[in-house]
Amino acid sequence: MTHSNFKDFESLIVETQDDIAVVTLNRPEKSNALDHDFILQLGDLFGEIPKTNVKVVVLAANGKHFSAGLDLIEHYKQDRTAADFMHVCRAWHETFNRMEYSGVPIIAALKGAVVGGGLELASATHIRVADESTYFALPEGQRGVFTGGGATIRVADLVGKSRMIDMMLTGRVYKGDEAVNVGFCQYMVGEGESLEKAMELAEKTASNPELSNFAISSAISHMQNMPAHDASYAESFVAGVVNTQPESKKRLAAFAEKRAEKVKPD
Ligand code: 1HE
Repeated sequence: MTHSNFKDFESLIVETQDDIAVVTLNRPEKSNALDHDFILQLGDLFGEIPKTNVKVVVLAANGKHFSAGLDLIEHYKQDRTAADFMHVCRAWHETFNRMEYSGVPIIAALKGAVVGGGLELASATHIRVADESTYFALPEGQRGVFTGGGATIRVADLVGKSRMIDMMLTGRVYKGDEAVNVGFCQYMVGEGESLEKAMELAEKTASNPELSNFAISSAISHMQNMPAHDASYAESFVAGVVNTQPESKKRLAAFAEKRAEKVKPD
């Protein structure tokens, strides 16, 4: 791996390998708890990435845990007003919206705790790979707080509002196959193997045309926010542009001439 030209971030390591960027959360001594500055750094980085030639991002973490969520110590010490915390939440939303909607696919390599705001961060990525050490929780009720980084939208979307309410009220934790089955993650691998699997998926994703990846990783999210009638209208525009791009024509010619790989069941 070679270091890229991205500026230095205190809590993030950014490395590039061809057109894949590996972004590593790097506050392991605090279980990658997200203080305000950490969120701003993520926001800066994900504002820059779409302007570069990075085609896919893998979001990984140093230490035992992907992320322990909101930095509770900072929040406690700062003794914020309601208005202060509303602005904190707006920064989280801005950062996570950049991630979900920028059109660059992000694949999360999860491990250990993916809790509270850490789950909000993971749910702003497009593919989540968990390993056997990974667990998902929303301990907000227990801590006397409420989600503020988009969980009411994204976590409810992944697993449904009833599960989310149960998790927040009772502290229920999901892991293993159950976590895959209810929708927290799309892949489950052996302990310590999530980064390797995420890289494998990133390489496959990077071999798609950029415009296709842009549409897949942003248009579906946008269309989910629209009434169905308008979403189908928008879908026809996106398909009009994507399905007639030169790269699509090349790939369709390869299929017509029996040079293209077939879809295989395994
Ligand atoms: C932290 C945080 C944190 C760990 N803020 N410092 N999130 C939570 O309620 C999760 C709170 N954390 C925990 O339950 C546990 O720390 C973990 C299960 C994540 C990890 O346990 P463990 O035994 O592996 O590590 P540890 O010894 O508890 O933590 C290592 C250090 O990280 C320790 O610091 P130290 O200086 O004492 O060594 C911990 O204090 C620190 N640490 N988690 C600050 N969250 C936009 S609203 C979002 C709302 C939420 O996210 S609510 C959920 C918050």
